[in-house]
Amino acid sequence: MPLWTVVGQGAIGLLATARLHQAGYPVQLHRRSSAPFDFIFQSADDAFSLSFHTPLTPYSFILLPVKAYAVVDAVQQLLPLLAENAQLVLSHNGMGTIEQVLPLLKPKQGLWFLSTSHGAFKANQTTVIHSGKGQSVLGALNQAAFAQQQSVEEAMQAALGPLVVEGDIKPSLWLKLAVNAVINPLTALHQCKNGELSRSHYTSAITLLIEEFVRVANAAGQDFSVETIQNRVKQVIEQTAENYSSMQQDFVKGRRTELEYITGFLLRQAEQHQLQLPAHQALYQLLLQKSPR
Ligand code: KPL
Repeated sequence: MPLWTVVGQGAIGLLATARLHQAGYPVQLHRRSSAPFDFIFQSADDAFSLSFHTPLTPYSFILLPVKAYAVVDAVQQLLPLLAENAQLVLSHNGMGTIEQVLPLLKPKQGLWFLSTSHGAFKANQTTVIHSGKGQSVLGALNQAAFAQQQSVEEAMQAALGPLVVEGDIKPSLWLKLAVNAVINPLTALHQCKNGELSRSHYTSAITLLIEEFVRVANAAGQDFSVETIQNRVKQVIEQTAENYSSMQQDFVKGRRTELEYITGFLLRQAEQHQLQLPAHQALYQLLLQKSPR
């Protein structure tokens, strides 16, 4: 089994690391600090601890589950450490990084995107809890990815499966974008759990956001109906009713949010297609004004 390198120490990255280890993969962590790092993994049916030291280079198989705004910097730092035919898997909320990363890679370096609904959180700096079993969608983004297709798919199945492999991952990314562009900014602004959004008080705001989303998605070549998006948003609100969205949590803790890669991405797409999105624009402005940065 090939050696995988997971970048960062976020909850999803540590979840994937623990599950790769459980499946028998050699796995190491790339962190900013070179100090040894131990963490404890807990799930409904398992608990164990793992220790990490200085990672071995060059890296051939890399999972990069870092926030959208940190992706390009992280890739730039990794470039000198990557094997000539390295395979890099991005995983985050929002859109807009793929176009930034593709031109940075060498011809034989493969790029992938994995979108996951697994839930994990860090109870403290060194304990990660697998809080909700989800699933993932994986897609290759360039020709070089196909050279190592089987290895990447098998490992991602172990790390964050059950896995669906899509020939074109863009529709899945747009669908996830719809969910994030409605739930995340509203819950951040109103400081509420996802489930609060099912109250009738939010119905007209959500409908407007969805109608605007569908207009821009259609203009960008994504064939969604208002009904499809409405059903999906409703389903996620119900399934994650007790959760605070990632943007709500970032916002309340004064951390940078993924707004620029969720609502910001949508607004930039709208501009390209000469569309106005007043409801998204208003949410964006309100959150920018209230954001720490
Ligand atoms: O992806 C999410 C997030 O919080 O970022 C959702 C699906 C909204 C779940 O909370």
